[in-house]
Amino acid sequence: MNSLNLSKMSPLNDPSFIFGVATSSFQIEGARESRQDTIWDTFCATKGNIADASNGDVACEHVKFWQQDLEMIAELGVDAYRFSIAWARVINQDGSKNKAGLAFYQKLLDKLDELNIKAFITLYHWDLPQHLEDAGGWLNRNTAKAFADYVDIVSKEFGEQVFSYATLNEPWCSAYLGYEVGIHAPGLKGKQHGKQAAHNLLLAHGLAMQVLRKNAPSSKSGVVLNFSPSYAASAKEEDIAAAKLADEHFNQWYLRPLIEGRYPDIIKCMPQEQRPIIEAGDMSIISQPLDFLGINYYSRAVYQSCEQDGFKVCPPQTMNLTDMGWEVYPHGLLKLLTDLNKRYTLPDIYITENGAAIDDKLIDGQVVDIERISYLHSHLNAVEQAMTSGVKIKGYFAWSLMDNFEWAEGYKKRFGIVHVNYQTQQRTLKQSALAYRDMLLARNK
Ligand code: IFM
Repeated sequence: MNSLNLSKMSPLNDPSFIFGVATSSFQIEGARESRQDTIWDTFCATKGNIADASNGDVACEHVKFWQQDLEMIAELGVDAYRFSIAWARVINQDGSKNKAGLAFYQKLLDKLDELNIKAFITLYHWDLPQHLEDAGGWLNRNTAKAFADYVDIVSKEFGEQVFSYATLNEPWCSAYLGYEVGIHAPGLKGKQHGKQAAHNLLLAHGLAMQVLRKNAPSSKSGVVLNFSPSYAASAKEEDIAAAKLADEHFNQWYLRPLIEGRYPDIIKCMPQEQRPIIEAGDMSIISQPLDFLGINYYSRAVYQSCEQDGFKVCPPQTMNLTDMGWEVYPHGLLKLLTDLNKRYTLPDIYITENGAAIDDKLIDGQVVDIERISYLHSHLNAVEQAMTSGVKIKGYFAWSLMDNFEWAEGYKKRFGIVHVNYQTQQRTLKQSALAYRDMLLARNK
């Protein structure tokens, strides 16, 4: 497969449907010298944490090449660009504004306006300022308050020039990977941490929503969650129960409090030390009405029963894997969307991330990434089917605009539809970018 097509009748061809590309600050910006340290700088500095021993000091040098990057985005014909603001670039340690940092994002916003591209801003994509971590990070509820103060400054500064604000990106990753299993920054381990970090993140989201409503009432405000829909490894009752338990811990734990103001019932069976401390009023702060829910989807997870934790993840039983070792499973996206739509009263949905890491090769100026095109094609089909069955999906963002720092995997895993040569910073549109562009240019608009 080397092209992407939308049928004339497809709901994805509706002129109001938004297509975009996505990135995040730490993964692309570089220019470490002009911001404060973050937990990822510290994490990268410890040997063994990052597969290729790299860091985000230089990355894609987006702070230097932002203009050409935005022009490249415009060439793709997208409606929107999803990027994150680095908290550590816009706020100094004493809480005052970093004027140069704010000016950088202001230039981005102005250029996006000029190019007629909507700005989808993520306010927290994992790069917590290190000094806040030194005070306990997401295990300290004061971090939620500090986040709201930061959001107040940013949303007063940029206001409604921003089409959409997402408070958090993937709080499960911040809380579980960062504070419970320790494979992401800040690298803490312990079952007693994960749910507490998650609670403080959700609280930060709720407080920030209140600020956004005040400072940018007509921008769309919401949050982005990642989901790996849970499947049972067999039809055995215990495996079905294991998959359900994992789903409650990893998926519903984040969505239910946002929509219904309460955690899944499994909270009652958890050991006391693993439960979060919930203060009076927290759940109503967390469950502020959302304009949208961003959903990031890459793959499913298959579980079997296990004595120790009740569930354990099974390695994929297929050769159809991306370079991350993640199963290509588009049907999981359709099932996720239709299941969530049945279970909850959902706000508008954006697919805020979807894409594949492929072991791409740049040969004679070309990257022929047929597998990525096929991945995008099958997942766009799933989105289309979900819309046809009644899920209110308003947009889709390919992850990622360009190859970048893939966290604990460093620069070895390439998710971009644009290839980056990290020696020269040369960007090259892969076949997938050309296919995405051609699909977008052929729309009904
Ligand atoms: O690169 C990440 C991104 O930062 C968050 N969502 C998943 C992507 C791929 O792992």
